[in-house]
Amino acid sequence: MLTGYHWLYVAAVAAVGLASVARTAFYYLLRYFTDDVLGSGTLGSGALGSGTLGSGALGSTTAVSRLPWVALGFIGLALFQGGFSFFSGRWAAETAEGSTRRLRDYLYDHIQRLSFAYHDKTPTGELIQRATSDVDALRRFYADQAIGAGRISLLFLVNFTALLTLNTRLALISVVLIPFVLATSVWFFRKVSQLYEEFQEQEAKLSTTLQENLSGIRVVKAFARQAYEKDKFERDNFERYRRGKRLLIMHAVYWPSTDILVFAQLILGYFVGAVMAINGTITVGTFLAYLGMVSMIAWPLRQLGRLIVDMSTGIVSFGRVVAIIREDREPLDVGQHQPTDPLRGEVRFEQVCFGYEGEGETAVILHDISFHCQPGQVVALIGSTGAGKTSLVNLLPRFYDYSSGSITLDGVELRDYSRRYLRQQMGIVQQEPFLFSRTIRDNILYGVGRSVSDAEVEDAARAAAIHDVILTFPNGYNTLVGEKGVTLSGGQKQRVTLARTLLQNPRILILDDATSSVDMETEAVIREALETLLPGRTTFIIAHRIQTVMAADLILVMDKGRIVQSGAHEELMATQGTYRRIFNLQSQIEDELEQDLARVSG
Ligand code: DCP
Ligand code: MG
Repeated sequence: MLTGYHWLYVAAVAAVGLASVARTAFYYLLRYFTDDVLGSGTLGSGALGSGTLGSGALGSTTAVSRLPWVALGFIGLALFQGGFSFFSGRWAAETAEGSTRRLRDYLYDHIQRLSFAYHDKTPTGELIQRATSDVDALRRFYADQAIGAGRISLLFLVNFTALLTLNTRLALISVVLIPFVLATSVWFFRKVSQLYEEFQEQEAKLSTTLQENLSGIRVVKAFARQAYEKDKFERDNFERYRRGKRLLIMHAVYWPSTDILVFAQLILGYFVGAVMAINGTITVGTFLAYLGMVSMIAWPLRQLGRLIVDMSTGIVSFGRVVAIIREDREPLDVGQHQPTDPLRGEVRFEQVCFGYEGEGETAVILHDISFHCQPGQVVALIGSTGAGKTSLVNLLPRFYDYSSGSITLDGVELRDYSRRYLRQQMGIVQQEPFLFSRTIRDNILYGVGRSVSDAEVEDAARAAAIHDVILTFPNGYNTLVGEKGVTLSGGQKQRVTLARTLLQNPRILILDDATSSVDMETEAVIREALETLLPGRTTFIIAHRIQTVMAADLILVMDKGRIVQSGAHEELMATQGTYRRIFNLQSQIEDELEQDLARVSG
């Protein structure tokens, strides 16, 4: 994860190390100042009492002349320490910001390359949570916690070594309780990891609820379910509060429990040190230096414990991010067959079975689908909702892979083509139109990789019977769609997505209920335009209106995942069956409508 930032990070740790060396040297200088400068001067015995003081051999004049040097030494060390602390902080921040920026980019790219099946089963809120809050926890980990832990460990090592050279016995006494501090920290680390993981899970659930409620706000309002949704949100939110509180309490308990240990340790050290100084085993300068250094060991250790506990958040978040990264991407470019000629568009299904992967066993959605269509033919699919029409056409661009049977395109098994190739060759108008919050022109241009003239964009829009509508908008093709611009009607949206797909000029065109929200008159206009566009390309049309499918070369009537009837309109009308029933029903309804209209206007 730190690739490219390794050395900067090492530099940050090294700088922090140098800063802590300077800090320790400060206490050495203090000892020198007390014992060799102060101790030798006239101040000596009077000001600082008895003991080993005043035993220096040097005269007062030399002592005074050394003062500026000592002062310079203190200033120098302070600058040194400050400078390296600054660089260490800066480099650590750069590493943390830089590497998490890259992680975010990578994660976004990765998420959009995961399979349809993965996105079917993963709530959007969960992904948003992991790509934002968890990545941010990782950033803190690198910026503060990891560098802090490095700094503290170094401080400890440097100071402990310095202490050892000062006085071995004293050094050992000042760390006897440290293992207990560490053990407590590790225990808390485990606890906090677990609590934090539960907290993040709940927070992800909350984002999912929020995200879903906002996307479904119209449904909520239409069903007047605000109170229900509010309760649901409050329940989730309360659970988050409960888990957050438990986490904070854990932190709160941690501080005093380690504080007691650290205080006991300090007092023990001070006490032994004082006794030794009084007995004359060590000098007062040594004792003063010791006081400084021992606090440089004890307080950082307390911090270290805290950092270890905080690191649990980074580590848990790391796991949550890695779980996404581990998911296999949908291989876009894998496929042995590299077609050189343009695609003709002959499609053959043979006993194709398919089911969506879910928890446990997969239910079969498509049973034994077999049909054949020549290049350039129009295949229409009609049937009740949930019959599997969308599932069937989604197999063609390999959004999902069939489990058995065979689908061939121009005589080559579909699995042998790369997904990228198939998706470039096929244009699909999805059942649920989706437009980005960009201009209408950008939306129509979305699928084409080449540069396109305005005339082409307008032609596509005309074919989708949306050109005239766009011109009525204040900024025409440059009108923004969505939140900050015009809100399009369902049928207008469908027609813009249709224009988008037509502009792509695909060899195989798939229209999944592409005109369901369009009135009959407009649909007739689109049908006419399509007729001039369709020749030469194989087209799959899913529709509920008989008029839309009547002209197709092959009509597949589907029910419960099976093809129950197939053939051209005349053939199907000649046999007793579902198709004729649907036809009669629809004509009857239309006749009644017309009569009603005639009665009203007459
Ligand atoms: N299904 C599923 N997982 C998905 C999509 C669909 O389990 N990701 C199920 C729901 C249906 C069945 O598959 O029971 C067939 O769904 P289709 O979307 O293929 O159905 P249609 O397109 O025929 O229905 P409609 O006319 O309503 O669009
Ligand atoms: Mg469908």
